[in-house]
Amino acid sequence: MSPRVLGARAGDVEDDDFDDFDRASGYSRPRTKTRPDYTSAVVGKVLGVDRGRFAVAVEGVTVRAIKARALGRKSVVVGDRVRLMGDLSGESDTLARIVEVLERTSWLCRSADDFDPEERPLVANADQMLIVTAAANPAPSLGMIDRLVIAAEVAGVEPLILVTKTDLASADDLVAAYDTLGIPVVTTRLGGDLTVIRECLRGRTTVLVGHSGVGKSTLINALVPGAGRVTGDVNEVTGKGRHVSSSAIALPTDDPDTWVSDTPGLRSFGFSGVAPAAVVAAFPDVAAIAEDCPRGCQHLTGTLECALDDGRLGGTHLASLRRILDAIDKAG
Ligand SMILES: Nc1nc2c(ncn2[C@@H]2O[C@H](COP(=O)(O)OP(=O)(O)OP(=O)(O)O)[C@@H](O)[C@H]2O)c(=O)[nH]1
Ligand SMILES: [Mg+2]
Ligand SMILES: [Zn+2]
Repeated sequence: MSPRVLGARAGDVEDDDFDDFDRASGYSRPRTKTRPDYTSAVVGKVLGVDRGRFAVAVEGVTVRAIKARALGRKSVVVGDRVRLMGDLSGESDTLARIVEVLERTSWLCRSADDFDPEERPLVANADQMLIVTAAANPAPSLGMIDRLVIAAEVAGVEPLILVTKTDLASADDLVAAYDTLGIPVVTTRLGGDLTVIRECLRGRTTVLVGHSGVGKSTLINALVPGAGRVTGDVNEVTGKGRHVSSSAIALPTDDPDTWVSDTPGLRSFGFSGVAPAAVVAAFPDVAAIAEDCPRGCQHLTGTLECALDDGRLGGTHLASLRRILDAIDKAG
């Protein structure tokens, strides 16, 4: 509910609400239960967030904005469609206000670990998750890939795996492993042809996620001329990325229906409140096998007659899924 002056006419709400925003604390005005009419406010898309300031694309202009106090603790994240009021010129030193977050078509979030109930949002309204992993440097992690596939299932976003750095090592094993699970895989190499990946992204809103150093920003720079994302090498001693990108950003492409978002490298991807059924459902071929499980099977290690143990699922993958299933069982 938003603050409003008693007796104000509907048309007064905008200015009144603006005055109220920066008012020193300790002064509160009477409120009515009437919801302010924001339908006239302009809709934009959140491109980035930096210390409470949002960059919002509104009709081709990038506007700086802050959250209206009326939004309270409601989060505003990259990809959100929001209603804006105030100065929409986009000129420097101007600030608009985000007065409403429109309903999200998807919501991708993680927690630090499976025991942490705090949601850490990544992006809103993506319809595809590009799970980026390197063939080598850093070495691929099946556990992370599997967790991201599951997160995509939970968020209602389609997963697509991208193996980068195929100039350094073969991606054949990874491609084969996920192909048999029904998850599509594409590959890239430094300076390689991007036709296939462009096709996969066309007309969609895609979020790139993965460990640090796998080449998310490098790919964004290749796909979006002028994106200017900073990239960094992989530490030779630890074999890990340097966490170069520090916040998520949504970027338009030359096609108005195609958007890509770069995100900071993930250290971990925790689940909070994810059910075993979602873990299995995320992989079409695993879901098919699990149909032969006893009713109510939780697919945990040592479960009698769990069909995941009948040999159809490769050992490496079974081990990875079991680690996740056992972990969420312990956390839940
Ligand atoms: N050999 C090779 N190197 C690549 C490839 N793609 C990216 N790199 C290099 O990998 C390093 C890390 O790339 P980034 O794009 O910064 O990785 P990132 O995923 O954005 O990392 P964070 O922002 O830290 O999450 C850079 O030195 C890139 O030049 C590739 O296909 N082959
Ligand atoms: Mg990056
Ligand atoms: Zn089972």
